[in-house]
Amino acid sequence: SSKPSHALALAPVPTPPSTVDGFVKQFLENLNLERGVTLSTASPNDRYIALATTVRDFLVARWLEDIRRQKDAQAKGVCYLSAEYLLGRQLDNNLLATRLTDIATEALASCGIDIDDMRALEVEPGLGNGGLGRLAACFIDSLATMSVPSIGYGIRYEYGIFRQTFVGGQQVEQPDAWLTLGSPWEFAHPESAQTISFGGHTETYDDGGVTRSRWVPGWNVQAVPYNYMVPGYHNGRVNTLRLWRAVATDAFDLRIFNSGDYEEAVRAQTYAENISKVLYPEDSTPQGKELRLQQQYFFVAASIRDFLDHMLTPGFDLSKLPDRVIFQLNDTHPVIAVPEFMRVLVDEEHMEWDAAWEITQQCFAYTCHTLLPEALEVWSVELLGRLLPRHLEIIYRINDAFLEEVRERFGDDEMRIRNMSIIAEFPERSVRMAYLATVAGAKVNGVAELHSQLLREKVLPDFDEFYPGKFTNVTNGVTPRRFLRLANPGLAGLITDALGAGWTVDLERLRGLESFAEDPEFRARFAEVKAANKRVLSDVLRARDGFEVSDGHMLDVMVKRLHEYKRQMLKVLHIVTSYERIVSGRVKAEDVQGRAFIFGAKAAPGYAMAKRIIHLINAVGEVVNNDPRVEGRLQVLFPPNYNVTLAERVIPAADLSEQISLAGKEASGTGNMKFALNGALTIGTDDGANVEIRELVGDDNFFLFGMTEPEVEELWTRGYKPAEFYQQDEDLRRAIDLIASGAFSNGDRTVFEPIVSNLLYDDRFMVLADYASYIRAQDRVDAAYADQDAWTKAAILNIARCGFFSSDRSIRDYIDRIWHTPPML
Ligand code: RUG
Repeated sequence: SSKPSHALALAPVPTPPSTVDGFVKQFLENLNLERGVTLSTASPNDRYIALATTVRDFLVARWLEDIRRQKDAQAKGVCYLSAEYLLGRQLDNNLLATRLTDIATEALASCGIDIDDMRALEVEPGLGNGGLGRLAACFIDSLATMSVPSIGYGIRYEYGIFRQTFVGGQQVEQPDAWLTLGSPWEFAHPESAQTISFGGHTETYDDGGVTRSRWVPGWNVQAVPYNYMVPGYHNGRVNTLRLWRAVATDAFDLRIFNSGDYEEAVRAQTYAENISKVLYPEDSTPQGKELRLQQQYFFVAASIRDFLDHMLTPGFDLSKLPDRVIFQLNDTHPVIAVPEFMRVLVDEEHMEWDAAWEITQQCFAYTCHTLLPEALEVWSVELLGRLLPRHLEIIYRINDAFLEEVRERFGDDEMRIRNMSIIAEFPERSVRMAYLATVAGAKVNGVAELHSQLLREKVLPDFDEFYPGKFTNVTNGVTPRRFLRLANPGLAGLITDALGAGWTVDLERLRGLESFAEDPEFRARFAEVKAANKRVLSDVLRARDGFEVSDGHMLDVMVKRLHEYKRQMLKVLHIVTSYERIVSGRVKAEDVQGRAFIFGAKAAPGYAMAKRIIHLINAVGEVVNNDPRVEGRLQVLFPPNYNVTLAERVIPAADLSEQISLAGKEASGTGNMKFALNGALTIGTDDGANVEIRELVGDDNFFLFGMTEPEVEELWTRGYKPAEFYQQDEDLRRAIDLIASGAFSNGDRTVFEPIVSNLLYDDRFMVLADYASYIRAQDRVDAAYADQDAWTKAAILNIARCGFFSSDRSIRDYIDRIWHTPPML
């Protein structure tokens, strides 16, 4: 029998006592037993790992209990499938969730350890590129906090998003070896590895009179699960994030090894393990890389198998799956899960095709995160057929049945059929993953009102017509735990003093701050918090990058991935204009509102124009910061390697939030929400979630500029000639001429020439068309900032009115509109 022989094995899992002594005891024990050191011989890393392990020890019992409860309840749950989770540091978040912050601080102090030193040692897991990955991290936090039965599935990349450095102002990428010093937050389970197959061919066979298809794969790898605990905030709940690592099936292929080809054997192993080696450093543009498709299939196949094998009771009736699970597809990256699910049901479970398809269509939902056509993933039929031959057959069959339905509805409208086919014929035969997800998904959602509207009207209009009610919106949100409570303790304290503590899990309560905006004493305290946050940021930037932020300057911040559609270039033109106005003598330096322009941005390594813009920002900074005529009124600061950890310092200190994408291009944005919730005022276009932010905070508390999406369309159709804007606007001409003259490149006119000619003769994202409006809005910003008390009031109103942007609200919307998974009480 498998019964444990010792009674202790049946006892509940112990949780150490939540006291300073209890914590110290556990911490010292972990130093001894986990690290094999004593307090006096421990290295800083030993201490950090023992601390993390101790915090973990406080979570494990609840976690195991929740796993059991979720399984026992057999309630419907969410499997969130995401190729990215941009988690940020774990220590503080887990201390906060478990109410251990004060206890741990005191306990460590009694051991002679400053907890801040421990915080600084943690290397953040950067397993995502930007907004999409950070959204997934916010969502799993909210799912746990709201007690929704759920699990997050993804990939445990050995190297996360690259570490960015600047050499001569240009981006240089370094590998992010985040695992080198150990990874105390995870539990590895190599014994539970699954085999994931690739390649080979398909065949049919006779199964007692029934002809069936099967896949005869050519090679395979092992998927090893690594479990992370995801604690809810103060609710005792702990969910799971399961990330898969690829390991070669046989460390050595004995056949090859025995033949003496040692190198070939090792090469085969390396090939398999490459699958989870590195996160693709792109955001918003797909790269048609074979390895990327391998990654996608690898993690969804392992996740589906994991769900079916471990979350269901034995003998579960698979026709009831829609009552048990919804797989949420975070963008197109996990969409290969659809044919995989069909393959499992039909080929392995021997279900009828139609029954399997009906189940599949209820078990998946798809979130689209973009409007850029080039960002909708497609896979060539050649590649898909080579890597996943059975899946390609399944996709063809899904498409045939789908197009048959389209024909029944609309007749032989060949144009429409070609437009709606999951298989594209040009420029090469390929599978449109967004279409596959739309056909398979019970629901398809965009990530902000405007985005969802444009998705329906512009990107997938035929599908919207064909599937009435399938399209919906869920506006993104951010977790108030990390981005307010943890990142901005001063403001969090102020809010709690004013409103009580409940706002952390009910962010609409921030509305209560409206009346405090009228209170001069509250405003003074708010201004004090903002000033303190600026000092903290200033210290961080000094220590990290040797920057000196000038006192009293407005902090004007643009942090996000570097992409032409986001228009960092427009920000550069504003800076160059402000500078040129001073050096040309048209404006006196002393009359200029002091501003520190802070950038944070990584460019995809293969995106040449984005990298040139980074170079230009640094070059402009070099000149502006060192020109005595500026008298220090303008400062350009570009700390390299912007990540979640830096975001947590920059956002609470910001005065002005730059959200200046061309209308109709940014699906939502989430940085915009974080800034507004921390009391920065937004200068922005009517794009993405900016629209909703402005509606909520009101026009008086938002600096709107630029064309609307219909105006963009109109100008585009009329024929956009950027050079005409250059000709007609003196400020613009002077700014561009200054860049072209080599003023920021030691007289070398060639360095930034590609940027200049792109702006003048192409300018796909209409920087020049929005320039004048942007400069006028910036002049309004300066005027508004001159009245500090009025600015502070507007900042408080921004916070009061942005409670809507909690990711808890997003999750509630997903539950109501898509998942129908009640919280587990
Ligand atoms: O660019 C979008 C952001 O607008 C959005 O806020 C974020 C989360 O929904 O996702 C970003 N995104 C889109 N990242 N990758 C893609 C590729 O489609």
